[in-house]
Amino acid sequence: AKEPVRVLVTGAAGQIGYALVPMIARGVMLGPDQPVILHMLDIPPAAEALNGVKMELVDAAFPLLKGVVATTDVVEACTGVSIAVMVGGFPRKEGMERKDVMSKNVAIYKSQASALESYAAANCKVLVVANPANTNALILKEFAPSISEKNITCLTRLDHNRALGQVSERLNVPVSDVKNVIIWGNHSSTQYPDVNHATVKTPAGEKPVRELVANDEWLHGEFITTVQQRGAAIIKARKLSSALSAASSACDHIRDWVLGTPEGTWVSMGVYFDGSYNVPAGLIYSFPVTCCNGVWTIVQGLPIDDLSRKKLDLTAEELTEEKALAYSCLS
Ligand code: NAX
Repeated sequence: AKEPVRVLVTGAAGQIGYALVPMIARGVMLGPDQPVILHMLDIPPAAEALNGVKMELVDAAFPLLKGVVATTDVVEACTGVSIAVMVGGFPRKEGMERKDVMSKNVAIYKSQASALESYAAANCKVLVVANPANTNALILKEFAPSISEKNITCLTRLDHNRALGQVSERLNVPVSDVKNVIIWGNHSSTQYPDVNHATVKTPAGEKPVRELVANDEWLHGEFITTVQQRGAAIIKARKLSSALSAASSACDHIRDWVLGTPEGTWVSMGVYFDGSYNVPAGLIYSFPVTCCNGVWTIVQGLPIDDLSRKKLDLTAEELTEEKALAYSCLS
C-alpha cells in the first residue's frame, strides 16, 4: 500500500475549502489508490467552523483519508506537506482600495511562504488559488527561495475548463472531446482565452475548433468575454462565487501536474517562466503546459497571430503593474 501524502488546504473553512476537501479525501486529486492526510488551516475567527468541517470529514468515513489536522497554527499546518493548495486570503470588500487588499494578501503570502519553506516536505508542490492568484504566487515564490520556482504555480485551470465548457456547449459535443484551449496571462478579466489551437474529436479525426465553429465574430467576441466574466456571472446567479468548479479545477491542476497530462493534450497553469512567447520574465503567467513525472513544461512554438499578440501583451502589462503594486506594499 502507498504511504499517505500530506495535503495542505489553507482557507479550508471557506466555500472552496468545503467543496475541495471531500474531493481530495475521495481521491479526485491524487488518484483512487493514494491515501491522504489532510492539513486544514484557517484563521482564529473561523476555527469553530473549521472544526465542523473536520467533524464532517470524520463522519464521511472516507477510506483514503488517514488523518485530519485542523489548525490555526501555520507551522503545524505546513509541517510535512507535499502538496499545498493555498485558498485562504483576504477578499476585496466593497469600498476597499486595491492597494489595501493587496497589502493584506502580500502579508499573508509572505508569512505562509516562510512557513512552507521551513516546514513543508522537500519538493512540495504549491498551487495558489486565492486572488490575486498570480501575484500571491509570485510573493510566495519571492519569500520561499529554497522552494524550486518550478514548484510554485497558480490556478487558471478553472478558466481553462470554462473555455472547454463554452466550446462544448456551442458545438453540442461532449466536453471530453474538446482539448487544447489556452488561458494566457492573469487570472483576471484581462486573461486571454485562446482557441486557435484547440481541437474537437470527431468520427473523422481531430478537427480545429475554429473550423467547426466557423464564426469568428463569436470566437473573437462573446466566447472570450463569457470566459473572462464567468466568475461575475456565477456570483450574480448564486449570490456566492464559484466554489465547486474552482475546487474541481484545483484537483485537475494538481492531478495532471503529479500524474501527467495525456499524450497530445495540454492544460493551462500559471507558472514562473523564462520569457517564453516574448512575455517579460519575472511574472507568474498562465501558459499551455504539458506535465510528465511531476514536472511541467511550456508548450513551445505555437504560432501567435497579431490579435493574440496584443492580448498576450495586455495581460502581461496588467501583471507587471500588479507586481509593482505588490512590491510597493512590502516597503
Ligand atoms: P471564502 O471567503 O469562503 O474562504 C476563504 C477562507 O480563507 C475563509 O475561511 C478565511 O477565514 C480564510 N482565510 C483568510 N485569511 C487566511 C489566512 N491568512 N490563512 C488561512 N486562511 C485564511 O472564499 P472562497 O470562495 O473559498 O474563495 C477563496 C479564494 O479563492 C478567494 O481569494 C477567491 O477570490 C479565490 N478564487 C480563485 C479562483 C481561481 O480560479 N484562481 C476562482 C474561485 C475564487 O474566486
